[in-house]
Amino acid sequence: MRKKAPVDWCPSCKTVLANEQVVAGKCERCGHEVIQKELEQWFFKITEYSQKLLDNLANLDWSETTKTMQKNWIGRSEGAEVDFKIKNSSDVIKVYTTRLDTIFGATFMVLAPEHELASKLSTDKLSEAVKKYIDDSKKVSEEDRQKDKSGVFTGTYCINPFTKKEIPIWIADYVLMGYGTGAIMAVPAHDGRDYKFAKKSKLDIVEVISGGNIEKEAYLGEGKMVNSGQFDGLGSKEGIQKVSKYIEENKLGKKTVNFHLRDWLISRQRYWGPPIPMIHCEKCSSDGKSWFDTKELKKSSIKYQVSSVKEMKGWYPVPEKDLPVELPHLGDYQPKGKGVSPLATLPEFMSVKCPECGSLAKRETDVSDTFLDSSWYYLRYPSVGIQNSKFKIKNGGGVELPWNVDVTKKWLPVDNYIGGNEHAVMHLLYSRFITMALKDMGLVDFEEPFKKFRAHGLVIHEGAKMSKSRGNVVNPNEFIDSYGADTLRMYLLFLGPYNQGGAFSDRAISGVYRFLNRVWSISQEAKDEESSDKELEKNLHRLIKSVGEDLENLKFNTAVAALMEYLNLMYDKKDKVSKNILKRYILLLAPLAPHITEELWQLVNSSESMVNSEGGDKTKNNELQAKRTKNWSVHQQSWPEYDPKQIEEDKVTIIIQVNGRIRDKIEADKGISEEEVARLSLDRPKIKSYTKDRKLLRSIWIKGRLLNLVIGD
Ligand code: ANZ
Ligand code: ZN
Ligand code: ZN
Repeated sequence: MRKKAPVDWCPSCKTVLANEQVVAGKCERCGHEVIQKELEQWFFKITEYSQKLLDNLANLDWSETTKTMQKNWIGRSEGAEVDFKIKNSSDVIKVYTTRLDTIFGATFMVLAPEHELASKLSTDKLSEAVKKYIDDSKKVSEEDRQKDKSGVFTGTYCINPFTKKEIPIWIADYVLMGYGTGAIMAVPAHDGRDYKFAKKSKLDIVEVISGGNIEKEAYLGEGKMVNSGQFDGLGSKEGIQKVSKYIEENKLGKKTVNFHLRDWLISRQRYWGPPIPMIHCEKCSSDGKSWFDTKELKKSSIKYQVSSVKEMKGWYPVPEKDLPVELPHLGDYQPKGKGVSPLATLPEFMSVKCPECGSLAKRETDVSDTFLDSSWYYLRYPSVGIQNSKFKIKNGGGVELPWNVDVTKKWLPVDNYIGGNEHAVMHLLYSRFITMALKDMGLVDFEEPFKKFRAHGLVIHEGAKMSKSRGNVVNPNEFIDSYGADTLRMYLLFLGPYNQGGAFSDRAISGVYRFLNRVWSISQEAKDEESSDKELEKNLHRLIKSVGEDLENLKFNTAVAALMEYLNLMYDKKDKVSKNILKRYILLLAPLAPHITEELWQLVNSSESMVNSEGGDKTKNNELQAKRTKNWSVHQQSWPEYDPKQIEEDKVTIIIQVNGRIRDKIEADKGISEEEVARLSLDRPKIKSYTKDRKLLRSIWIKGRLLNLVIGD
């Protein structure tokens, strides 16, 4: 939708930005301070999905921190809208508040400078100052508006519907037009911003919630209502309910829910990006027509809201047969900072026929935010790969889409998605929204794109986050040249817990290199016959279990450590290592070191399949051949299974004490009884030396762990 709104503008990038791309008042791309501009732009109505974006989080297997960031960004707020009558006027001011329990303490009103009543209300005497204030505030960023509590009095009053007192109406830019109603009832005793403002402008401060010291500062907490007439004595929570009921019964307002999430501003005044496929026709505009009036739209199943019709007048989407609108070549593609894209310098790009009336019309020259592309790429990649010039793919029933429906059904939603947490309220939020919208349009059959998401940690190098801008990146090619890709890959996985990252050390990498070399050597010597070594077998089952679970939980570092430990065991029992053991070990190592394990897999299997397939029965040969080509790779094998029985600890070590002192240990079956342990221990020479000629009084038994023999003289 197109609408005029105060938007964030980066003077350095010379383009507007979305709310999410302004981080602490600065441009997310370049770090420059953003300023505020009032512009007409294209928006996507992500706010329609606020509740769903919030609700679905509960069922997503995502990193908790990422979910919390989204939750806070969406910012659901439950409150009420209340009407305040303006003195000597039929107009009312609607405010949004979450603290109805403080309404008796509302001693003044504040309108955002952009509020439609702001410029109307001021009395003649004051209007110059008000006008200046409104104009000046336009250039201040949202962030800065919160810092300095400046404002002007309009000269007009309204009535607090509860105290019936006249309270002054001010205009101040700490109230934002984009949230709630753009107007607040100020309760200086219980709101920090209102408190500062009241102190500065010498306005009344009346305590209505007990529990703080309002001489010193605003009391923000809950408490008992005071100075609140019939509501005195109620606690905050109950008070909010009661006041809310009173308001609805007396038609003074109603309960509402607000979200902090803003519509997604997708226009960019840059060259690089997909041109927004819209056309503006001056003639249709003056006839008051737009796409919303077309027969085609009325016939279609698309649900739409005619939201900002005024700004939509004369606008039509580029007809589908003309999509995509390709980015034309341009000599100078630097943004000029005039509030339009460099594409606006190309008359032949701009002039186009109106799809509705055929008159000469103008093509939109802004391009869309590249975050829009990344919010659905995962739909297209499995269908076509990353390099494909064909925009549309023919699907069953002649339906053309940018993706293949069958492939999409098979592969999506994404099972496991990994990325940086810096995308929590950008890419990860936008893609969820776009997927929900596509689902509602019937184009995909799921509404969440990523079932599982884990944020990875950062690789630290020379004491700082490894990044291009810091210039401390290592070139992976150097390490691949000297150690191979497997070593580098495994080293990175070994670096630290995946969600925490770790420090990259040029030296530590050789440890992993040595490990892989040792795997290589031992594989050359493996025996053909089955292993009968119990310890090797048992520990292998444990390894299968732990590596499997570790990979599932992205604990790659501990998986590598366990594989290293098992390799040591194999070296201890070198002559007992059989191919049967080794094959399973190679399978466990394969996801972590894909190249060397492929080679070793062929080696340990060579005597069976490759050699056996020579000569002999022809059909059998063909079968083997087929098997081999189908399932020849280590990466096509199933994960080895472990036997849960093998993993159980079946032997235990029992400590034997005599009169509370440890004297011996016994290896025994797990389920062994007290009597049996007593019998065995009394037979042992060590124990005998203490019990000889003495009387066993009693014994203390901790099952499976300890037997204390208490003996007398
Ligand atoms: C009276 C009041 C008394 C408030 C009090 C707070 C404490 P959240 O939770 O973020 O929704 N507010 C409402 N609209 C605003 C706007 N457009 N710009 C700036 N502030 C706005 O916050 C809701 C509270 O923020 C509202 O409740 C309102 O101040 C303020 F002791 O109303 B309150
Ligand atoms: Zn910038
Ligand atoms: Zn037209």
